[in-house]
Amino acid sequence: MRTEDRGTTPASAQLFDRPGGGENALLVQVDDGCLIMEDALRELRALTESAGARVVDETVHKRRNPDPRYYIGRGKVDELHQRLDDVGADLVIVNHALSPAQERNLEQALGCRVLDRVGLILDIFAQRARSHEGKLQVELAQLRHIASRLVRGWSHLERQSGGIGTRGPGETQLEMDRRMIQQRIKQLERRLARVSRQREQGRQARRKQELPVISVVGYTNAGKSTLFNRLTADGEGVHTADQLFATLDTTLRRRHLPGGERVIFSDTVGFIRELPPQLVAAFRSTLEEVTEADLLLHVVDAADPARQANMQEVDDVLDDIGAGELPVLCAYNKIDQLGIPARIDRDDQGQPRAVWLSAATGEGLDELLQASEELVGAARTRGVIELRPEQGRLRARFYQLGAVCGESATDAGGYRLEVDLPRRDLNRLYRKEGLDAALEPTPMRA
Ligand SMILES: Nc1nc2c(ncn2[C@@H]2O[C@H](COP(=O)(O)OP(=O)(O)OP(=O)(O)O)[C@@H](O)[C@H]2O)c(=O)[nH]1
Ligand SMILES: [Mg+2]
Repeated sequence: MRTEDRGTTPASAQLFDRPGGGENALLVQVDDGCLIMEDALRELRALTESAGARVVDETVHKRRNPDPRYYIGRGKVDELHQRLDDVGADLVIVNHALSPAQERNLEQALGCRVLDRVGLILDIFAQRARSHEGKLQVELAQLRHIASRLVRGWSHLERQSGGIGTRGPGETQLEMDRRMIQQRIKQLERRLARVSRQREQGRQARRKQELPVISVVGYTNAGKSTLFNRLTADGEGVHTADQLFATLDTTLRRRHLPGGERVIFSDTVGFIRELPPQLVAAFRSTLEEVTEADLLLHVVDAADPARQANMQEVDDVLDDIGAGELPVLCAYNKIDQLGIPARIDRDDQGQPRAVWLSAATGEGLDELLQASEELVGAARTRGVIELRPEQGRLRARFYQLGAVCGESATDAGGYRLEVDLPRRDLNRLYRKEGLDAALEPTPMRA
């Protein structure tokens, strides 16, 4: 379906209307042998429903390599076309990242709106954004997504029709040419930079209070907000829901640990497989808060069959945003569904590594607080740390903290320090002074 060129559009652009979007979705999953299909489909269903659409049908298509023109095979396209009518679907959701051309070709061939995984996640974010910063971030991500799709020219989308993938700035912005989109992107980037500076001031104020920060991270729907509310029950609750990306904004709240120590817990946006890079970029300042934490509380839905894969995704995103080296305590959540008791898992050094709990029933909460206390509280840790000769400044820091109980020289001309200090202080040194994990204190011989 072609329309005539518009005045504001570069003459080179070939324009055509996108079909309107509906809410009755046919899901398409390609099986390239990398994912467990059942898990992938379950997540795609949850994403679709979280976006407010109804799943009317789903199909798995076995294919090693994507077709350059349609992503799925030509034969499958014809089959889908027929099926759309049969099941009454008016929207096709493909659980992969499509190139702009593939998305366009599919829409033309199928005569209905096609949304890929990135577009779907962006749509959910657009619906959820509440805070000023969140809205700016989502708009920026959407515009970047659109800009990449504008290369060969897309005309306006239907502004009247609602539906998945049609919310947010896309509808009207698409009428502008790329230059105007670029201008808007620049403007958003400037505003976000301003908001992020304010946020940085808040962070500095917190740092002055010297309260340890425990950042709750994890895959979306793992139960982060439920746990956060349990931990900080005095205040107003954070929204929790059985939907993906219920939380977009970061919330901070104080509480006491059993030893009397005050800490700040923070709840934030969840991660997901193939988190669109535009979103990671746009949410960088939100995500960066995580890198400032003293401890990451990695909440895992222990009852989810895709638990391992989800944990790996979270670790990858943490690496990506520069939080890969922070101390982590795993919170294996939803043990009520597994029917197993609460417990703390410890490593060879006796340090807590994981806690099994249920945020819903509250079981294991005491264990979690206990483990947090050991990791960020005043609990002391003892060991031997070896520093290289050029790390004299770090050696001085240990002395300033009154943490050194003995010192000798290493063969390499460096320092071997016997240290005894609160875990929290050691964590801070790791973070601020760039100590690497290899310097974990080794227990001293008695
Ligand atoms: N059975 C059970 N359900 C839980 C538990 N903790 C959380 N849930 C449920 O899991 C769903 C997701 O919980 P949230 O706390 O919103 O999860 P989240 O990790 O904050 O998710 P997003 O903010 O969407 O990324 C909700 O339906 C909760 O009721 C638990 O310990 N047991
Ligand atoms: Mg949440």
